[in-house]
Amino acid sequence: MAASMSKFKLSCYPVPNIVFNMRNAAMKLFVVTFLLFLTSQCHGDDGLELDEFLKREYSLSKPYQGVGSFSSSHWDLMGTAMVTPEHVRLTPDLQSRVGAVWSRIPFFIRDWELHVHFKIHGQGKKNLNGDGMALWLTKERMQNGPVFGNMNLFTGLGVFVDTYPNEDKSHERVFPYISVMVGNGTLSYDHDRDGRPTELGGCTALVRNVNHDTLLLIRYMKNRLTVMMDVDGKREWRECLDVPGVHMPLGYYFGASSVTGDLSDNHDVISMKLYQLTVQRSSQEEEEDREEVTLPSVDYMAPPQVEVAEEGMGPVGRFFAFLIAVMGLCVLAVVGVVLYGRWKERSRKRFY
Ligand SMILES: [Ca+2]
Repeated sequence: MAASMSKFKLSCYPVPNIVFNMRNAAMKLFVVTFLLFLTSQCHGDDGLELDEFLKREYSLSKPYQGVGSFSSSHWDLMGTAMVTPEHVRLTPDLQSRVGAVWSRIPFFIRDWELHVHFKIHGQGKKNLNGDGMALWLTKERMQNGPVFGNMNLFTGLGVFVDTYPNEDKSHERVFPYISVMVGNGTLSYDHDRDGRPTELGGCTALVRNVNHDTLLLIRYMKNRLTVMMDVDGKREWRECLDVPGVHMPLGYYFGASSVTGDLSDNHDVISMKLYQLTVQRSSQEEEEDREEVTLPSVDYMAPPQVEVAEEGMGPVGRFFAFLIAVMGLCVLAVVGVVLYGRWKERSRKRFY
């Protein structure tokens, strides 16, 4: 158990599984309380009390019992994906393979953290390997398509570990590169541009052909999406992306997919562990959260001209203001003319 003093708040390794396997409830409570006390330094500085609990029905871990079978598993396999004692291999290091693993159970937890232990490795030299893998929380599941083996125009969250620079031949961006996208069913992932037009952000993550463990953390808490990585072999989370104002509906599915083309790699998922986060909310936050989200969205991705139009006066507003001013002047002119006429008449009467 690492009460690891990572420099990022809220970042610790979870309570180990063995604690959850304890028979004695009082003992379990004591150990969990003690561990939470230890880890409180990692997530205490914003005043939130954070509990972490592994949800087995949304987690994928050794020995992958029943994964892909019809009867006992919570997970489906697709394409070339296969289970070995060590990992779920999405694709082997061979050309033109597509594989995926998808949760069968719709996901209804509001605040959560997904820890993904994965391994990407192969014979190809740097940048002669591909294409990478993706992690999903989407409305759709078990689809085939061009986005790391999954469908385009997806609805939900996609986190991509892109190992091949399609656009970037000038090395402006160092690959492998993690990028994140929230799709609403109409946004298209541009594969030729490595998803740049729709990405929320990302970072370089040198995850390929390394000897140590490589892990990703995706956290969704109070509508804030955070992606961290532990890829340097230091057992420490480093921040990759942190975006507030992300709205995700409930009832979606977790998945992982991968694709190879002319270039290839082994893309292995070792584990996906889902932790429910217990977060305190103010009554105002509760109120805001009660509004049902039907489509994924991100606040700051709204077109900026809409915000300007709401705050100031848009072109239509300016036109109406001008019209009203002109009409006002006309009225004043008419009143002026009438008054002048009367005054003239009165002065004429005085003379006669
Ligand atoms: Ca790419």
